[in-house]
Amino acid sequence: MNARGQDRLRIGIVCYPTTGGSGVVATELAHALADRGHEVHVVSYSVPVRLDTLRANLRFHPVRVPDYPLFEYPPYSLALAAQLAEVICRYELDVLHVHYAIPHAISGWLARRISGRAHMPLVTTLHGTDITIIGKDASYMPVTRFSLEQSDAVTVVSRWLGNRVVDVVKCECEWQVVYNFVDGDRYRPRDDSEPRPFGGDPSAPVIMHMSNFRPVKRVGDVIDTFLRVRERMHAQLVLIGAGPELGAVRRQVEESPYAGDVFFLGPQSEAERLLPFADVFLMPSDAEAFGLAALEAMACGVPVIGYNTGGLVEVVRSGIDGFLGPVGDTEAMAGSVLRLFADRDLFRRISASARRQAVTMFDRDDVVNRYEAIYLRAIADVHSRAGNADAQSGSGTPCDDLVKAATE
Ligand code: GMT
Repeated sequence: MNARGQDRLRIGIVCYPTTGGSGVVATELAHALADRGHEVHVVSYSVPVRLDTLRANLRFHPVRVPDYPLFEYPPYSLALAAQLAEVICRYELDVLHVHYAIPHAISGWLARRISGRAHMPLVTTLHGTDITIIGKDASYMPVTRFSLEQSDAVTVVSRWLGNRVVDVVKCECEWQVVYNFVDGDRYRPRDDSEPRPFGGDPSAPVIMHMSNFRPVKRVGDVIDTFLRVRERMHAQLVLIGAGPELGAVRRQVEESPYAGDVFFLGPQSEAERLLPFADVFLMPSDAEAFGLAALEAMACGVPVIGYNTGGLVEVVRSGIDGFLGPVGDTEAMAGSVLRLFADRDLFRRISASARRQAVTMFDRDDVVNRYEAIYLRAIADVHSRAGNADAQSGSGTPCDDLVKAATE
């Protein structure tokens, strides 16, 4: 229950709008919370890829970053804080939930200070690279540590990531694991009557990969694995997404004799229409905090093959939902693909348990219940710390001024 004694919460959600996993999770969460009747306000620099804005209780608020010749780097963090402070005040948010620490957590903290609503809880969800790659850079670490310590709840998408928070950021904050989720009604095994949405020989099995083509994804290992398989049998490779490694990957494909069997589809917003057409999904990342694309593939009944590292081992049970081997061992990955393609019983078993694991362990409603409980706990905690009268002060001078300034 919120400070107004209502069960329906007013929730602010901050995320990146791109096709990356953190934005997808935040957007799906926003939809699910709105389905439950909460009033949800999504704040980002553009409309998130999967956000349906045509709903009364789900609003999008763009962050406008003013440019000025002095700024070599326009200060997005400040523009976000200002926009958030206005949303906090205007809609009297009960809770602010930021996805991806940098810079969202510190902007959320700043917005709370600016708005004067010191008792509105700040919930931060860490997604991976905000801790493991960019977060460990000395330029960001003190800010990240501070903003996590100032959050009323910190959630991580895997136990592995939680342990990294302690090791890397040395943060004295408690974290709790809330795994990512998948909508098993949308992500489901293919209906064999449907034609493949990409070309190619429909009799050849399909190896698929989907990512942002950053170095951590090791897309070169996907190509290497495919070529090892292709030397031994007819197969096709479908690549979804784009990013810094795309040029190198294209060259690797073009220099091989099998370029005609590789399909580059680019970024796609409806992954659920493509993943069911995979026979195996490759995720050979160096370290994935969770591996949302792997979970989405599993929900479609697609076995996942990757490396025994990071949070992926909490999603994919090796030998049950797919196969995980040592980092860099593309021959082992190719061996697992060939085994699955050769043994239909093994394939059916793994495919069925991948689907089961995805829709039972990572069920959308269970995860949304967890987030709701975290919001309510954080609201109750701040209220009991502050005393109810104080905590209810939704408006006050900073808020009045902010809303007035924004409407002028
Ligand atoms: O993989 C990325 O670089 C994107 C990043 C993001 O913020 O979208 O993905 C991270 O968050 C996803 C959603 O929680 C996780 O499924 C990914 O495992 C995680 N990526 C890494 O840890 C590399």
